[in-house]
Amino acid sequence: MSIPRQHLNLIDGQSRPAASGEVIEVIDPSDGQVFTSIPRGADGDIDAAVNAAHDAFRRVWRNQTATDRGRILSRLAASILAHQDELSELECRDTGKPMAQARVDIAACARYFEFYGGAADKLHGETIPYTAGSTVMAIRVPHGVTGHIIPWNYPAQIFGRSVGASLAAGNCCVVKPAEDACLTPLRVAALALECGLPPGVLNVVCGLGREAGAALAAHPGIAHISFTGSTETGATVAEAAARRHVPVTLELGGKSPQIVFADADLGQAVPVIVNAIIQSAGQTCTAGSRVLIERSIYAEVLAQIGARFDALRIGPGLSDLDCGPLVNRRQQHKVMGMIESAQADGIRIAGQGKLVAGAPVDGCYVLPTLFADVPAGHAIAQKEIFGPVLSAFAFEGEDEAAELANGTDFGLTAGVWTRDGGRQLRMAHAIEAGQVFINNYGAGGGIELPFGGMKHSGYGREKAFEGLRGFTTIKTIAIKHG
Ligand code: TXE
Repeated sequence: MSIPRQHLNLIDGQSRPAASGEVIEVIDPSDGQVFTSIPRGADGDIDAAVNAAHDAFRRVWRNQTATDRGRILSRLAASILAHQDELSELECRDTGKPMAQARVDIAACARYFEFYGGAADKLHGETIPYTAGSTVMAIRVPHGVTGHIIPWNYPAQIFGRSVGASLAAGNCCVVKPAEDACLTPLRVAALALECGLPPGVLNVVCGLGREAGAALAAHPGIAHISFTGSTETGATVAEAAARRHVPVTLELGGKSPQIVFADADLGQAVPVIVNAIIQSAGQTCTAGSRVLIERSIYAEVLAQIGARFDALRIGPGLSDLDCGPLVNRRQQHKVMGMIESAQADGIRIAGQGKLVAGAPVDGCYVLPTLFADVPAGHAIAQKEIFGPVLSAFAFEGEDEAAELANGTDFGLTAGVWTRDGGRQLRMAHAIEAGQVFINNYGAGGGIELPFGGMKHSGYGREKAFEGLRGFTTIKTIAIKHG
């Protein structure tokens, strides 16, 4: 597939360069080569997009029936699937993820629009018993224009989950994708126009976080912000929103544990545990980056996971191996630095993948690495590495498992592997996380499942009906009729 050398913003239904005319070169992390460019949007471009969104909200979108909104989103879902090959290749080149994983992401993006297209006219308010001779309705209304700041690890999926829910709820959107991965959000937004989404309802402005992102977070015309990214930038965005008293949904990553008890079905657990850390080269908010193993089976499980790590093959996204490169040089250096510091501290490597022969020397590759017997307070046990690095720990009994699982600042997801039904529920209640998976782990995107964090993993919920509700506010109408 030939990819255009230049991409443009989408504002008010038109493809436009940045007002400044500046561009950002886009590098394929599989080979380190520039293959296209995106506009370096800033304040003026964000302002134009927010104005277009307000205009579209007033003129068209808020007057559409929920059923009609849903139909457009359902058409978009079908169109995304019809363009799955093209979109998967864009995602693969932009992020470095293997083609098979990119295809799953594009299917999940379509599923978000399908889910929220179907849900649009099923979002109801309530009536409330009140004083005699009165009727009270609590109706759900959209916020107006919502801002979406999207990271680079799952651009298509996170675009689908946040924009799909917001449009279904009746908002108009301004999206600022990550500078490292704008291509699928731009393309899906263009497909939305072809599917009948009125111009201005969905706008995409590319640019740097500190320029276009900061301008969006601080714009007075934005009524709600959804942000996925780092804890630090999340706090900056929330501060900007707080100054304008605007609600924010923050999804800030995690340090998710996989907890393996001695009675677990290891044949089922081990492949899922490995996949949960190498998927998207570990650049997944829900990456299972810690494996907690009951002491009596620690050596056996470690050996099984280690053998799988040793067999992993790493290479270019288009070669569709087990693991691709990291998204950029900065992330590669960050993750390699953490691996080197763990080695320097004497932490043992119990398994490591291999780079395939002939992989481009300028690719941003990091070998998937399993560390054994990791001290619970070490940086690799506590910090979100955001690379294919798994730390293993031994525990004795449920209490210690829960203590270790909860012993980080994060609380996004967790996996529990045991056949004991009582223990499944005790652990599910004991773990501080927004999602707990028992004998499975986050397959297929979990579009239907409420998702979000506790502690430093953020607040607010996305996905499912809960995500749709978050893109509305309640208006109470109290009528005294006698
Ligand atoms: O994130 P940033 P970065 C974590 C992960 C990773 C680390 C750094 O640990 O190693 O964050 O990644 C935009 N105002 N996650 O630096 O800065 C930016 O343009 C407004 C976890 O890439 O948070 C991009 O669109 N916006 C995570 C988005 O914020 C700003 C996914 C995310 O970038 C901004 C990604 C500003 N001042 C990283 N500065 C997850 N939860 O899955 C940047 N941005």
